[in-house]
Amino acid sequence: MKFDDLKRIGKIEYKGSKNKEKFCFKYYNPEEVIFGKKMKDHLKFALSYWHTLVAEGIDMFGDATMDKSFGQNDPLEKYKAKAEFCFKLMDILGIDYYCFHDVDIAPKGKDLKETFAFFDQMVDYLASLQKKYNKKLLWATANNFSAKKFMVGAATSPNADVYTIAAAKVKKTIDATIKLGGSGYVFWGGREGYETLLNTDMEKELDNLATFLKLARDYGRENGFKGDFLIEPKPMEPTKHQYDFDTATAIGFLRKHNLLADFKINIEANHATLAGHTFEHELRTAAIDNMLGSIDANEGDVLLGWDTDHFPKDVYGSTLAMYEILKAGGFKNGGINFDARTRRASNTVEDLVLAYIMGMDTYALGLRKAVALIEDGRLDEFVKERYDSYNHGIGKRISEKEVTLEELYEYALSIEDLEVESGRQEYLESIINQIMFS
Ligand code: XLS
Ligand code: CA
Ligand code: CA
Repeated sequence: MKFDDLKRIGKIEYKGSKNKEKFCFKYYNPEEVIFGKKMKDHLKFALSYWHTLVAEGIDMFGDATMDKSFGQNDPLEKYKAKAEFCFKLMDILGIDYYCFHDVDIAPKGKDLKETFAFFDQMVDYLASLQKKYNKKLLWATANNFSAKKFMVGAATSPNADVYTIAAAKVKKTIDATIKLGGSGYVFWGGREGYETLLNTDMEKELDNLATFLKLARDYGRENGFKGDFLIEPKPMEPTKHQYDFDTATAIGFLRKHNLLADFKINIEANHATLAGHTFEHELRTAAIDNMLGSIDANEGDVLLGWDTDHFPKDVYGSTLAMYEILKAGGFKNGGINFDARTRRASNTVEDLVLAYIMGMDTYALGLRKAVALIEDGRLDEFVKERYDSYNHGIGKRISEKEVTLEELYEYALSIEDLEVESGRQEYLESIINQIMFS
């Protein structure tokens, strides 16, 4: 991949849904005001550093298909070239935010000290690029799952030395987040789980994990971090029993350990489906507890049961997701991170740009359709009426928590005619179709 390829493609503009050119947005018009805000402020798109600048198409059967050295051999120069490519790419796409893991942005040193020294240099470099291109950090995270030392966990490792290394990496990454003005700090527990109880003290691991999160929270707050700490749930992969299985599990854990005030959830579309939920279920679960922080937009393949991180193309999915997000009041510190990669055979700069265009258009169209659904009002109206029995009589007393079990007992005995209303699912689905295709 080459810098010049980006220059050749040039700035991606909005040209409307009738246009057939390759390199333009059909639905994403960043400055257009819709539902009270510019599209770019509703969507707050972010680029994922790891997929975009690091992953080279390696899979378990095959070698790299994408060259992301940008013509550099010296390790530090290579990472600087990645960073420049990153900002240039954000610039041509009009993406304002980016997200990274500590290991994505800087080369590995001979030991932790040297690794941190490289990291510091690259954080300064990113700070200068942020200024030059007027871009922001959405969130950062420490990769405490890839290295061999994390093979049985980081904050839940049975080995206390490993725990300290994980903590040191989190400290450095929080420092970087603060320095770069990031509005989020993510914990994805890549190895925080277990394979078999035969070798696992689950209670100890969960307790250590809570301590770890508290230490990070306290350190961040003491050092001026005002953004959200975020848990990113994911089930089953890579460990069989991931502790942050889904949104409800993560919220329950945060609640138990008194961490709700400082944490929110970063919900990844593909992780939701792996947990056996729809994306919108996860979004709603977070929203009702005021815990919806940010999202990772991607999708899996319906025929494959693992995390394939495809760029999102399913407009039904993005519409229902944006519907939940708008109804929850939109993003504050969060945004839409494309935790997505091009397929191994889509290995050119053009493919990368086209993938982001598709992803951004998918969410832009989803936003437009979600607004149309809200403005149409039939879904809201239906749900409101469906629960109307809680607005008066015994229902109102239940809602207002004024009843006793005995009172409900007496009331139940007095019921003569009982008619439960239809759920009308097919009718409601037809409304979605009508809005989608008009
Ligand atoms: C992996 C996760 C990961 C997090 C950040 O499945 O999605 O990429 O977003 O560590
Ligand atoms: Ca993922
Ligand atoms: Ca993710």
